[in-house]
Amino acid sequence: MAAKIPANGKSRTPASAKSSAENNDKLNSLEQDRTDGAGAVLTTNQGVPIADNQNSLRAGVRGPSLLEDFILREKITHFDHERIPERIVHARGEAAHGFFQVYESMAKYTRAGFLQDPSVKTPVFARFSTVAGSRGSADTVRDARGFAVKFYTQEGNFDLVGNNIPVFFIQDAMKFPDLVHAIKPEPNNEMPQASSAHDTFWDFVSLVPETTHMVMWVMSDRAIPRSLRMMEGFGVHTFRFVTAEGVSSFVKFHWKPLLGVHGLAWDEAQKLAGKDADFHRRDLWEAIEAGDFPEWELGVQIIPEEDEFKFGFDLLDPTKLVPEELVPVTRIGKMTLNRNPDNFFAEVEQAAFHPGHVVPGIDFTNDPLLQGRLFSYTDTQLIRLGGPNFHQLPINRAISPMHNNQRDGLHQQSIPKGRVAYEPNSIANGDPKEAPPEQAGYVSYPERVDGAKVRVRSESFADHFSQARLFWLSQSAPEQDHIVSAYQFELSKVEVPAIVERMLGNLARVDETLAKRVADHLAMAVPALDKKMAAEASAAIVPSPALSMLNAPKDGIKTRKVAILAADGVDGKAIAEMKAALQGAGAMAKVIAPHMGTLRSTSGDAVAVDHTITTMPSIAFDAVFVPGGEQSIATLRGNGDAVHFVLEAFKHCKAIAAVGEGSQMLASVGIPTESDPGIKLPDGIITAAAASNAVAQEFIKAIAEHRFWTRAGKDAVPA
Ligand code: HDE
Repeated sequence: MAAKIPANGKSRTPASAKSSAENNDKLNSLEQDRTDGAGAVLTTNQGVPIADNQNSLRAGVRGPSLLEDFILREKITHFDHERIPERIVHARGEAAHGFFQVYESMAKYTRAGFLQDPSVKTPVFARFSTVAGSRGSADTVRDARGFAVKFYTQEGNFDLVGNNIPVFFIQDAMKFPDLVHAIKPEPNNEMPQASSAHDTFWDFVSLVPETTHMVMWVMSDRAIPRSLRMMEGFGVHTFRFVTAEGVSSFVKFHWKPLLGVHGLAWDEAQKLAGKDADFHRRDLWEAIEAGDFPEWELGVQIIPEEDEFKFGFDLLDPTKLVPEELVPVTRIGKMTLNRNPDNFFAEVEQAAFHPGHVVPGIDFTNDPLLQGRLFSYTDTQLIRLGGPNFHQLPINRAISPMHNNQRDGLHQQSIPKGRVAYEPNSIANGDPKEAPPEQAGYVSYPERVDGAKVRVRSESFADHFSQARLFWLSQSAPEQDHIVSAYQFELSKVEVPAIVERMLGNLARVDETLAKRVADHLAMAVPALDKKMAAEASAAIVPSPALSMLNAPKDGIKTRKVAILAADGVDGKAIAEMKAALQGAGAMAKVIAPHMGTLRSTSGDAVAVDHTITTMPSIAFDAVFVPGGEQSIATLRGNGDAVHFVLEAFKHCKAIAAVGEGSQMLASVGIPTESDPGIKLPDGIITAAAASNAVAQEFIKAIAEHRFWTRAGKDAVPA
């Protein structure tokens, strides 16, 4: 490529010199596509005003409709073509706009413009998704979550298309269609929807042991997040950073949520899938509408080129992670999501992410899964978005100038001027010209590549069990319990015994205890391992505390939802005080009652009701407060939905506080309270004779803990 200075003498200003205001202006230039019909007249697509949008044109009042009714024909035709193919994977998703700011220049590691100047706000669009389900499937199913971020930088779009799990099922793109066919609903009857608990998935993974590590993550609470705002994200593959001087290092990307990392209870996740299939979508939308903008810090693990072979695994193997204890995660910037889309289809559905959208300073490695992805994402958009011009859709457009000699194709939106659509040319002064590297032209890292053309898997990818073992042994006891229950649940649904047996064999290679616990539940035996395998499966490991969700910070209750369970005759003062304390700590408190409208309080004041007990079950909340008031508690004790509300919150290990007669509500459903002599209250249960600031503070502390997974008596409560 010849490096040329543009004849017109203009050079591109380095991104670091651009102000965030300018970035925002560029983004605003995309806003011209946002339209609404405020104050407008209804027209056809040709701009013809429509006089009657109620009736089709017909021959006689009761006669047949006429073919010449261009208004009806246009309307119906457009409607008939409203649907486009949903994404083959990650079909169910939601997204938001926001911005990213780097904390300090990363010039030492990368020339990427958006990672240089802390004053520059780079616009982003982040989409979260489940993997297996269709577009209309439920949010809270057990699945990995996609975590895709499009950075609209001054040097073009950079897409970080990751997941909330740091490793992937398979090592080579060649196996991706097989994996997806196995996890999707079975082809004969299209069941089950959005679930891995069926024969074909377990058949495949039991036969492909490299899946063992990721499957274990999917069986953990990571796969049933409490909120999209409370999950980590990972780039998964090893990428490269490259400096302006051409020096490269390996990099692993992480997203760290500032609200902590939390999961649901499995029973809760299943019920939410029915009672609020949009649970995660709603949660993200409402938080942003309320001004509680979710934030993640971008973390990087940087590995110098010369350390490539220093680990006991291959950095190119996407089934392996680099433990944070070996290479710390440095937090280099922050993403804030602060604006919901205006139109789901135009923005979320038409967003086209691609791991191959990189900017100068970021490059690929030879990870064979990443290499396959580099082909797949453009290819899929060609069918999904109907042609090669999907980059012109407003949501996909770069904010940096875009000029080249690509022309025509379906849905061309621009009108390129002039005679020239080739390069080199003399007629148009040689424009548009190549940008030499010093003007941020993209130069691939000149990695040396040398080898025979072969279809083989590198020996360095051969170990499939030790990191699964690392993950398992780094979990706390309740997290291990949840993993065991998930395997028990899923494998109980598998009908072919040989598949389960094979799976137990794979689990035994991770850890005998794990395999035995799962096997006992299934009334099966753990297959015997040979000596070498048995030795590997009992090898000592150094745990990685960062892999346990329970070790993530639990330092606040911002944006948590607390239900205040009440009926007529409630202690209004207790509600007001608790509400103030919770809201002061950043939580949301909602009064839930048997009916809408207002409640009469003991003091005679009216208490506004936010939701009824039947429309907002306890699974929609993080914690429950039961205030006193004799009449209120008498009503609630006689109301099966209210009783279920409290019991369910207890079963799901949530913080529950009750004051005054509220304690009787707990006592009547068998939950020990402060009035039971000599009994230790279960973890996360707070009861007191009267409301006080001390009780509120204790409750806030308990909510911050998220869940009390080891709570005594939880399993005795019916689901
Ligand atoms: Fe994807 N993946 N993927 N994937 N993926 C798609 O692209 C594919 C993989 C991920 O919000 C598709 O536009 C192949 C790993 C996310 O729009 C498709 C392979 C990771 C999203 C595709 C992988 C991901 C997708 C479907 C193996 C985590 C949603 C629609 C070689 C690092 C992006 C589309 C969004 C979407 C192919 C593996 C994450 C078909 C071939 C590993 C978050 O192109």
